[in-house]
Amino acid sequence: MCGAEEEQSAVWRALATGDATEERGVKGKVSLRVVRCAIVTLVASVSLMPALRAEVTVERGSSILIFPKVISDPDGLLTRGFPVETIIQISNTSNSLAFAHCFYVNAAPLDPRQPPGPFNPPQWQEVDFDIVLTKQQPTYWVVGQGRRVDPTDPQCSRVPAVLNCPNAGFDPGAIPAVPPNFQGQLVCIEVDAAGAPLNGNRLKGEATLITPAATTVQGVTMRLGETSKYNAVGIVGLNTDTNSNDGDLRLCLGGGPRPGCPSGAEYNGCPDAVIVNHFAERATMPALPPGDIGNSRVDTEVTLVPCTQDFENQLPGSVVVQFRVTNEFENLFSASTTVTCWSTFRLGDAARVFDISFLGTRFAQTRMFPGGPEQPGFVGVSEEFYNDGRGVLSRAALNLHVEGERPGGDMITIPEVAP
Ligand SMILES: [Ca+2]
Ligand SMILES: [Ca+2]
Repeated sequence: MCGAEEEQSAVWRALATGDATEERGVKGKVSLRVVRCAIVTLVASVSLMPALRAEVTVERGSSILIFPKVISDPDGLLTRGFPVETIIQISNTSNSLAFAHCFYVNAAPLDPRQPPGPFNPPQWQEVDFDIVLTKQQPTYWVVGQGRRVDPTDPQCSRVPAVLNCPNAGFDPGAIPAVPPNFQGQLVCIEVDAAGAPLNGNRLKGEATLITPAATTVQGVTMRLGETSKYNAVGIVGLNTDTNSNDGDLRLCLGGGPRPGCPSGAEYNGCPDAVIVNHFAERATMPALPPGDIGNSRVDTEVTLVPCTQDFENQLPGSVVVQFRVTNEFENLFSASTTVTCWSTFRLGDAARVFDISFLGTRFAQTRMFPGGPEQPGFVGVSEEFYNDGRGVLSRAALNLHVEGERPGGDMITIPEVAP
């Protein structure tokens, strides 16, 4: 580990050192089950359609947080050879206690060493846990390590200098470590002290994807500590003052009254269109020394999760994602792909239209929307990978733009909390 890298990754080391590895298999109120996301066929009655409300947010306190892209893969099996770890941050933005029930869903294939396929399907294994945050409390954990309740962790201080103090402060609760070679999503739902869903809009979150070890694959190097960061997608609970939430296990996102949602929406709906501004696949980076531009390359990876999810029952489902791509000359291209429960893909792998030879311009905008009104909405995040033409790869995550609201609404179904 050379000096410069050491300095660059000081934060990472502070998080990664200590007793962290012992936290695998942490004990706590953690349950495990296999889950599949569900599509609930929604019959939208036009006459009952409510006025359009606000959209999902990445900057306001919310009652549901979705972290679409969470990866803990020390071997790089799922990430083209480059190891990745994720740090989750969640804050209570209010002046009162906040509780949340969180779900990891592991979308890694059964055998992460083999490519996914019909004989190596995703695991869809779900792990849930609870967190408690005091007023205005931020917290964090490293996904591959989890976090245990340990008040004896060293406290941070300037004098004497104790700068390596992971997990200091109020622990939010016992957080399980994900298994190695994990990829998938994290969903945190605000609840009351008894575990019933609540529209408190107290939570915000961020995820940081970080490279835990310098790695070179086929002459391309990603440096230690290379990071990208995005904000969790927040779904705002409606009518916090009167609490429109009936507190049952079905969370109604947008839409009108329907089976399971007798009073209609309890939360904002998911967007009608998700918009990503991106480089064409295999496009070069313009802001480089002229000699490097020709060898540079940008790839865009998009991660999507359907808004309708069933953590209780096991109903397989998927959404057809339609792409409408506009290049710099406003030429229109279209394509589609299918997202089952959770999907991450390079644009160039999803459809050939994203290639620069098709688009003809360096930049493009893609609008993504569900294939039909009966299909669930979805949210996501994108990540750009820049090869600087000298063999150094870097990454940057981007929150996606959203537009409109799904008329039929979505539903998240959570399991009953064990007493
Ligand atoms: Ca602690
Ligand atoms: Ca409900």
